[in-house]
Amino acid sequence: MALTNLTIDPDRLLARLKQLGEIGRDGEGRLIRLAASDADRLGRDRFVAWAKASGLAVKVDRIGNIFALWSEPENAQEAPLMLGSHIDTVIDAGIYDGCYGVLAGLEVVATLKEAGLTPKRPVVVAAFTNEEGVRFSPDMLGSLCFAGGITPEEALAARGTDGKILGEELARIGYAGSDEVARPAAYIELHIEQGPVLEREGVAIGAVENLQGISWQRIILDGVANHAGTTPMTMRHDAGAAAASVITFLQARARASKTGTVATVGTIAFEPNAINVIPARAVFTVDLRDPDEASLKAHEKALADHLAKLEGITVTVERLARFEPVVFDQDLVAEIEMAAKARGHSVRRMTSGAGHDAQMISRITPAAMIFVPSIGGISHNPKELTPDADLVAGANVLLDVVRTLAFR
Ligand code: HGY
Ligand code: MN
Ligand code: MN
Ligand code: MN
Repeated sequence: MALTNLTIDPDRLLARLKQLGEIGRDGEGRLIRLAASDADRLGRDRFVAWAKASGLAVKVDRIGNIFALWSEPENAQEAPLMLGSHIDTVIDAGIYDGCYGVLAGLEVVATLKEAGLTPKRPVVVAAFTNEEGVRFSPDMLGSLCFAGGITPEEALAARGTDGKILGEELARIGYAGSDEVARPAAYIELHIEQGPVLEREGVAIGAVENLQGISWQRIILDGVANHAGTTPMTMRHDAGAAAASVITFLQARARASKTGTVATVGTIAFEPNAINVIPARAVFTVDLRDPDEASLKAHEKALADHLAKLEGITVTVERLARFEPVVFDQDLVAEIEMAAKARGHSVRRMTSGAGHDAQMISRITPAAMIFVPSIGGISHNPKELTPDADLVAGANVLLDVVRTLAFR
């Protein structure tokens, strides 16, 4: 086989994406594979089966991170090249977020093995635990732990939104491992953009050079329940109205931002949650992101100041996650650009709005990401979609970058 025009097997990759995308659907057909859930176990088992079918050694570490390893006697002592992403999902998810990077990584390794090539270093495909952070905080927990940003003990003690403990859940689903995987020589993550830029500009490949900072907080506002009909407006301690003022405040600040700040209150609950009772309590989460660390800090301080001014309301703030902006390895970004151009694809450098495992792994080794377009910029939504041709193009660019980094 002429190795210059080696390409992945598009049918196998696309079929696997669809197959994995059917694992974990609830009674309403929504895709939900929250970290360490039964659905997650089924997805993990499927990934492990495909990895083993390609003759890869499968390792699981203490946090349930799965590593599908291609290692040969002549290269085993070298630091591996790591590909990967995650296969846990949000609630009512699309089928590409995370899964595309993991399955394309597996596809690249299978293609290279089937071509009879032997890399100068091991190649490992990772599926990190709890990237989405919907059930357990912080998000990117598995890759954060692998990168040494949190101890295994702290990570395993994480309590889910359902009160369950991550360590116990991983043991329950059979993914509480003990394997260790060497620090990679480099990390490349292929991912859908989950935003509108590539599609809007008609560009096929994104060479991601940086990733914005993320601040997650849970805020609990305590007021006083009272009668909705008899309590004068001047005598209320309305936790619901206070929460609404926070949401409006954050929206105004983010919309006025010069650095591209985004602010989201994605979850909110009132207690006692009755139509004619002034809310005694409001519990909600704040997701603040900004490519500029000083700006992100300023927004966090402004939020704290706003909370401090809420009269007659008791404020409790829980820190759920805090990650600084990350700049990826410029040499790897250049490799991605060259590989895209060599295949005749349009390519542009860009920032990632979403958090990714690469943000964590870049703490311990040079890392970079490859994006492909998301139709309508939609993600974290069952309408998430990327044209098959773009999915295949991204996987072939990943194949070429792997050949450059891991082969003579
Ligand atoms: O929220 C994020 O950006 C990531 O998908 N957990
Ligand atoms: Mn993702
Ligand atoms: Mn996601
Ligand atoms: Mn993500």
